[in-house]
Amino acid sequence: MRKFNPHYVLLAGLAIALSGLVSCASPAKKTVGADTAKKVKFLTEPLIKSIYTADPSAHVFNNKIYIYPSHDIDAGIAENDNGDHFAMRDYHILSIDSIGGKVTDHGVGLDIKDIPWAGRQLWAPDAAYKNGTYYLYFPVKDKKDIFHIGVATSKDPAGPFKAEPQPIAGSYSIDPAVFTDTDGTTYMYFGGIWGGQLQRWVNGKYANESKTDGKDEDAPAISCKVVKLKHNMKEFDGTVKDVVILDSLGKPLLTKDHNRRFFEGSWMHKFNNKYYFTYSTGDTHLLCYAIGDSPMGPFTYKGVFMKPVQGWTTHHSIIEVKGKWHIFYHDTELSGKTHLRNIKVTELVHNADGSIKLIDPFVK
Ligand code: FUB
Repeated sequence: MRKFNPHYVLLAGLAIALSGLVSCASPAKKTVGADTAKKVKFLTEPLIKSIYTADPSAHVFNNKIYIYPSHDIDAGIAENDNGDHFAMRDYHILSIDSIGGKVTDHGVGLDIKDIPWAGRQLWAPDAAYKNGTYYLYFPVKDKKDIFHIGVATSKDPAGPFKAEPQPIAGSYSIDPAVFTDTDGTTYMYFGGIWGGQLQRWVNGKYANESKTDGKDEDAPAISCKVVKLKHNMKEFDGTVKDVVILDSLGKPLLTKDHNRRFFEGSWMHKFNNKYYFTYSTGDTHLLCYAIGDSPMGPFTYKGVFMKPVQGWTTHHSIIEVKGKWHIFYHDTELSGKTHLRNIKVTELVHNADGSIKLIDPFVK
């Protein structure tokens, strides 16, 4: 993730200009944050307004929907290209009984001060359940300022969670998304380029950025990573593999393809026996999907399923609740500031041909 990009300014300007034009016909306008100072109408309301939240990973546990978001704070750190202003220090776990229901804030589920190896920046988490234990997966920079992924456990999905003393061996970068297939095998997808440091890792080793990938615009794009988890849910099982995304001709997406290539914020869901790998394109602010026949891929790029939200980052999760699919996502409706986000939810529709209906986060 990164703070500023001229592509976005253009895109956001266009989106807001369009929203402004269309909203002339709509009396239900709403003033948004100071960084836009324009009037647009959002598709949905923030789920919680008492704290800033982002990167919502939602799961149904015990017939309740639990949401594991980042907890955004204003730490007074100036914006920069490494994302230092995203200086989060704990997680609040939220739950709702049903979509549209009252949100319960269960308080702090994990604090950075209780993670022995952590340095700073507790970013987008995910959670999973196996054999009576809940697992919270979290990316945080270690004391050398390198992102790794840790795991914490609890007997209660609402926490509190207790962190393992070390990061997961072999883990790196950000944005863990954990998916358990119908055969019981669990996979972790992870990674994010730029501020997420994925470009600094070559063959599982950290290298100085000047010597690593991501600069040759004609080369295949850097891939998200996927690895199986052992039954103990605390260790990688086997080697970390690339999540390969191919175009309709079977060719890998290229670095220069900013509208389609993976950037960060991956998720996996299974629908009609197909595996849907979904992700953010980062600097072009799109949520895209690619479909495959195996959780390890390869996946074929299929398209955009959500247009840019207000705010630089776009991050989501997709779950089925009582036969209907929903996307949890965030924008910056409450603050108008990149690093102070708020989570939301709306329905996600699979069309009869398996494609996903395009979601516009603004009402025209
Ligand atoms: O919240 C910090 C970072 O912003 C996440 O890790 C990214 O996915 C982006 O949403």
